[in-house]
Amino acid sequence: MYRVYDSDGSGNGYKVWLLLNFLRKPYKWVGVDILAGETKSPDFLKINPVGKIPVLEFEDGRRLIESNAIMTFLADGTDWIPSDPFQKAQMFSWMFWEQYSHEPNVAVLRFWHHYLEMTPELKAQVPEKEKKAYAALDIMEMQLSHTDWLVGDGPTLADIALYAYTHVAEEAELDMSDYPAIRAWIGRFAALPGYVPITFRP
Ligand SMILES: N[C@@H](CCC(=O)N[C@@H](CS)C(=O)NCC(=O)O)C(=O)O
Repeated sequence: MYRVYDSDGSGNGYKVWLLLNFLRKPYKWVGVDILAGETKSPDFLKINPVGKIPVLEFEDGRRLIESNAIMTFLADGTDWIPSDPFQKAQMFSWMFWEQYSHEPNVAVLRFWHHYLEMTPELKAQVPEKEKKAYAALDIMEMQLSHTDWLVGDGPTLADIALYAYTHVAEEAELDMSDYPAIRAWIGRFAALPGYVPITFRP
């Protein structure tokens, strides 16, 4: 059985075990406390020298890091990855974009507001982060006002990657009222068979 190293509330960790639930594959959830410094402990650095969750550990001891790479491995050969090479590349376009333009703004803002004590230093950085977070949400809104899913006619890994932090954007103190297409997509996504919420524990 896979072991998934994760931390309570992490969207990057959620991507991995949400997909495992969609695929109905068993796994063991292993909690790592980021705020207590466990991701930087000598024991955890042996598991992932980068010092971050999520990590997928195989029964034979191999390990994979990076949420979107882990999902790509787990979903190989399933409908979560389009078989058409162009659509598959479009899926990766969204997933690389998520890591560069969405997660560093939406997820980081959420971490500051929801998990950390807001210091004056962080507070000074909020307007710039918010500007970039809303710019990312605008891009998603533009796409989702034309199509039900980010790529093709059904959900792909791109939707999981972007659902993870978008559906909790309010916890980043982002106002989602002007994003009707995103909100409709969140509703469609949460109705998929096998869906479990970010608060779920197996
Ligand atoms: N690009 C990585 C990002 C992973 C990441 O930022 N993990 C955070 C939690 S969401 C973490 O482990 N932070 C702990 C730390 O930096 O010590 C991925 O998608 O897996």
